[in-house]
Amino acid sequence: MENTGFDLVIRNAHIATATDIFDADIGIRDGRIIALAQQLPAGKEEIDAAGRWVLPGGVDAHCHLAQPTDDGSVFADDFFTGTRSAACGGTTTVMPFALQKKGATLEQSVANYHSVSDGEACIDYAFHLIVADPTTDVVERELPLLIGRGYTSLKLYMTYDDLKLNDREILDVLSVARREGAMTMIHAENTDCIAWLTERMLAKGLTTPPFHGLSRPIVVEREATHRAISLGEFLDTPVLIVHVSSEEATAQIRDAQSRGLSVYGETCPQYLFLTAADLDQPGFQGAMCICSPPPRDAKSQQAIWDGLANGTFQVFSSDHAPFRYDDPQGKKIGGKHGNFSHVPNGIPGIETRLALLFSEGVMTGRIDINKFVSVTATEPARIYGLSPRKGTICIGADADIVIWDTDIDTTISNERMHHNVDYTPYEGRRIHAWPALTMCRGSTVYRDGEFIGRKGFGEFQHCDRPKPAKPKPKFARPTPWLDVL
Ligand code: DUC
Ligand code: ZN
Ligand code: ZN
Repeated sequence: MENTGFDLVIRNAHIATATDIFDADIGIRDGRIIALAQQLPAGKEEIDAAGRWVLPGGVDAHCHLAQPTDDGSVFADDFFTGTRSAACGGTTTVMPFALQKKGATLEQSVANYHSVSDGEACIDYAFHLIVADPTTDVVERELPLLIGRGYTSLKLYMTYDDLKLNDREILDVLSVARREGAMTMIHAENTDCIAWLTERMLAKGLTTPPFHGLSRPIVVEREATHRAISLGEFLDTPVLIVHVSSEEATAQIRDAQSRGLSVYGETCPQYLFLTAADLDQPGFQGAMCICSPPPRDAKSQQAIWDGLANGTFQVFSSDHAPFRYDDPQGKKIGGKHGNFSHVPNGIPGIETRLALLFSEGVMTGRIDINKFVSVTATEPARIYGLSPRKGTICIGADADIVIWDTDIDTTISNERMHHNVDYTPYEGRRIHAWPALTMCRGSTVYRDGEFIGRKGFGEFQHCDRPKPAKPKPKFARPTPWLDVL
């Protein structure tokens, strides 16, 4: 018999989307929102959300799970533990990276990534591509093919020896992204400056974790951000600068946006809540906060808050890159307190991303609730071609919903995390908000401190091409050289 009526009604929801705030009951059937109204008829199940914010489930558009490496390190979270942790923090869709190793094909890399994620995820997931070896075949055949199959975003690196592309290679990829309507994410740091400085530091015996930060100063990020934007401008195609850490890189993005360019920005919790001082801890413990770009200073933190509030950043992701601390396959690679250049880069944060921003952003008044929803769910879903299925509460969308408890006073502790990492960089930080319930496609996966989801519930999501950007404003400079190509 046909399923009419509601499988579930969430009653008395105080809902925020990226643009609105309203009160309604939410009627759900077959995993989708099919009604938003006051006093809906009874559902087979009911949840009362009275007095609570009810928001779209988070879309974490930048995280690393089960990613292959070359240096003997191992990412601590696979698709099961990583998505379990995400769900417990209020995220219902993750977008990790299918990484192409040099010499491999993109298709093989994507197939391998499906084989490690099939049947493992507890929430929904989509892939970005990492293009590390843009051969003619990759650029001319594989990329268009994969973009057409629903892998519509790609990440390019300007640093890391095994991943980096030079400017000409970046142009090769950007020109395909332009033609095919894909979104290009860029890791912007000047690789030669980093290598030059690192060599000199190590020669002087400056090897401890704080020197990781010193080896990647702001100018290195600012220059590469400017160059990445310029390459996108040169080819008149969108670029999204990921994990922005500094005032100077933020200013580059804002300037480009004010010139009418399709330039997007992403930032992450580590640039709001950590500083260079966190790398300077007793013994080797600073390695727990080694990530790239590195955390900066209070002035940069303020600039990142400002960039979230004023719209420079559209995306707030975790960049969850989990390595265990006390582990020869983690931060103590090879069982040693190695020099900073050998410490695997990245920190865990897939579970704490939303609570930190809610607590320190919304509850302090630095950003409003609509901005919170926008940067944590709606805009990442839109920019990467998952909307309106993901990232918002509207009729027809997947019932990816979080009911928030904003009446708590507690501290973050690794004991309560559901990742497979032996630390959180935010240990002891006070927070006042945490999800009470996370629901993915109408199924409750987390409730009151407990994971109640299921391995294999998560479904792979094909992405549409990002929605056409706004028409180029009249004041933007023309690009006549493109007409002759
Ligand atoms: N930097 C990256 O570019 N990726 C993963 C983690 C990190 O610190
Ligand atoms: Zn990166
Ligand atoms: Zn990353």
